[in-house]
Amino acid sequence: MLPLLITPLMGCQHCLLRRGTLHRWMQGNLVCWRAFGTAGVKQASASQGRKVTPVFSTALGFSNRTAIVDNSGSHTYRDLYASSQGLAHRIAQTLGCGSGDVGGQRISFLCANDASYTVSQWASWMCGGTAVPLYRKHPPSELEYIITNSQSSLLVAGYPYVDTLEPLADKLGLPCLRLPVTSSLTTQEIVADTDGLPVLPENDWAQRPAMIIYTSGTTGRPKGVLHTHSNIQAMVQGLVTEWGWSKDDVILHTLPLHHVHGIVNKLLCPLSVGATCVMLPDFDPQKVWDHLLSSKSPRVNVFMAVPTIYSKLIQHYEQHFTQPRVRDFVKAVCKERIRLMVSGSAALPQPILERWEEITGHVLLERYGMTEIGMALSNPLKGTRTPGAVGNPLPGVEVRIVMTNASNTTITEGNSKETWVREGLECKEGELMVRGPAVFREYWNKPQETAEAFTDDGWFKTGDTAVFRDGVYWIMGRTSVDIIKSGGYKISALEVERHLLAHPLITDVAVIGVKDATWGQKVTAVVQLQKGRTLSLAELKAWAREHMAPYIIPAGLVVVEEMPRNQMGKVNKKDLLKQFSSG
Ligand code: MLC
Ligand code: AMP
Repeated sequence: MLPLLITPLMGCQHCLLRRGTLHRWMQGNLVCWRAFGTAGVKQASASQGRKVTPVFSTALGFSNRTAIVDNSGSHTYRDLYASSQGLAHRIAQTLGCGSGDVGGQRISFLCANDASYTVSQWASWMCGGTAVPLYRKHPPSELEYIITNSQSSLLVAGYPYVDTLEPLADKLGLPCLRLPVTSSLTTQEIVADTDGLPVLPENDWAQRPAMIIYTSGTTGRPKGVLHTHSNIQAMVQGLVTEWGWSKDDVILHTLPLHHVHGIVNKLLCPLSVGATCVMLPDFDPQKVWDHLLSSKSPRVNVFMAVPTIYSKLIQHYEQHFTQPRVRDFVKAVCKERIRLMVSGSAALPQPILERWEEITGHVLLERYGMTEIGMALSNPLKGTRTPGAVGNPLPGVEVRIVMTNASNTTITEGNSKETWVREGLECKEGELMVRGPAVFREYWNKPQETAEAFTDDGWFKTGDTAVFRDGVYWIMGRTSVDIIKSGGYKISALEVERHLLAHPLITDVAVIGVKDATWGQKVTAVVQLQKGRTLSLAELKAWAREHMAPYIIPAGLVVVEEMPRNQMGKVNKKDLLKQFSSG
C-alpha cells in the first residue's frame, strides 16, 4: 500500500485509526507509514561490501598537487606518500616484522599540527598498524596512560617532541622513532630503503583496526575508541558527498588532532579528494582572520570549527575590525571566496550564529557528531539551515530517538531520506541512538563497556537527548550531568574530580559544568578544603597543569565549608548548578 501524503498541519486521519503507527517526514511532507522498523536494517546491510581503501592509497593519483601547507612550507601528495612509506618501513623493521606488516600493533605518535602528523598516521596504516594520536598539550602522565592503555608497541616523536616522548619510551621499554624537522620530511633520511615494503591486499582493509581515539567516559578513565578502516571510510565518504568536497577546496585547519573533528572532518576529508589543507600550529584568532581574508594562494574556501572558536573570532573582530570599510571588506571577501563554514562538537548558540552571519554573510552549517560515530546529523549544504537544529541523518547513518523509561519505545526513526514519528509521541524527547557503517567497533580492551554502549539490536546509545521537530533533529543536551562540554571538548566531571582529589588540600569535590557564552560550559570545581587552609584558582591551575590535560583544568573554583549533600549523602549536582551558576 502506498503511503498517504498529507501536509504537516492536517494531522493524519489514517493513523488516528490505528495505534502504534508512525508518521513519516519526507521532503517536508508528513506521510503516514505503517511498515515501521525494517528500512533501517535494509540500509545498514546495503552499505556493507564497499571496497575499503585508506586515504593514503589515492595520494599518488594526486601526485604534485599541494596536500598540506604548514609552518615549514608546502607538501605535495607525493611528498607525503614517500615520507610515509619510508617511516612505515622503519616501523616494520624496528618491530622486527620481516613481512612489513605489523599486524595491527598500536603506534602512538606525537606530532605538531603539520605534515609530520599525516606522515605518522599514513605510515602507521601502510605497515598495517593502528594509529594512536597523542596530544602535545597532555602532561606526561596522560600520555603514559594512553600509550600503556592502548598497548602501543612503538612511539613516533615528531621533531619538537623527542624530549617529551623519549623519557616515556625509556620508562616503558618501548622503541621511539624520531622524525626529522617537518621541512625536510622527504630527505633521504626518511625515504631511504623503502624496498620490500608490503603491499597489503586491497580487499583486506575493511576490518583492519585503523585508529584509537581516547574519549572521556562517564565513569572510569578515558576509553580508547577503536575505528576500523571501514568506519573511517564511511565517515569520510558521507561528508565528502554531503558537503560537496572537491580537489579545488582549500581548508584552514586550526583544531587539535586527537579528535574526529580535527582528524576526519578537517584532514582526512580534504586529503581523500586531493584538496589542500592549510595547517596552523595552534588556534590564533588573528592568524585565522589573516588566512580567511588573504588573497595569497592557496586561498582558503572552507572553514570548520567549534562554537568557542567562532566566539573568539567574533571577539577579535569586534575589537580590531572597527572601521566600516574594513567590516565591508571582511564581509565581501568571506561571501565571495568561502563556500562553506561549519560549526560542530558542541551546541552553537544562536547569538554566535546570528553575529557570524552579520559579519561574514554565512549561515554556519551546524552538524552533530561524536567520537564513537563520526558525524551523524547535518544541516544541508544547499537549502535551509535551521538555527539551533542539527538537520537530518548523513548518508548511511540511521538514527532513533528512544524513550529512556522502561518501555524503550521508539519515538522517531530516520535515515538520510526519511524519518518516521510514532503517532501520539510527536515532539517528544528521548535518547538519540545511532547505527551505521561509521559506528566504531569497540572500546579498546573493554568488552563490557562496549556491550553496554549498544542496545541488543546494535544501536549505539549516544547519551544525548534529542527531539525531531519541524522536519529536523534538535540536540537538547546530555542525559548525564556529569558530561561537560567546554571549548568543544567532552569532559567527564568524575575524571576531573578524580584528579582534584589527589590535591593535598582538597578533602571533597564536586565538578559541575556552568553555562558559559564563549565556552559552552565552564568546568567549575566546588571544593571542601582541609580545615583552616585556603586555595586560589591560580594555585589550583598551577598544580593541575602537572597532572591534567589543559582543557579539563577547572576554569572556576568555589570553596565551600561543607559539601552540600542530601539525606542519602549524595551531592545533587543540579542543585549545585543552580546554587553556584555565577561561581
Ligand atoms: C577555559 N578558560 C576559561 C573557560 N574555559 N576561562 C573562563 N571561562 C571559561 N569557561 C581558560 C583556561 O582555563 C585557560 O586559562 C584559558 O581560558 C585558555 O584556555 P585554552 O584551553 O588554552 O584555550 P585556547 O588555547 O584558546 O583554546 C580554545 C580552543 C580549544 C577553543 C581553541 O579549546 C580547542 O581547540 N577546542 C576544540 C576541541 C575539539 O577539537 N573538539 C572536538 C572533539 S570531537 P589559563 O589561565 O590557563 O590561561 C567531537 C565530535 C564532534 O566533539 O562532533 O566533532
Ligand atoms: P566527543 O565525545 O568529544 O566526540 O563529543 C561528542 C558530543 O559532543 C556529543 O555526544 C554531543 O553531546 C556534543 N555535540 C557534538 N556536536 C553537537 C552539536 N552540534 N550540538 C550539540 N551537541 C553536540
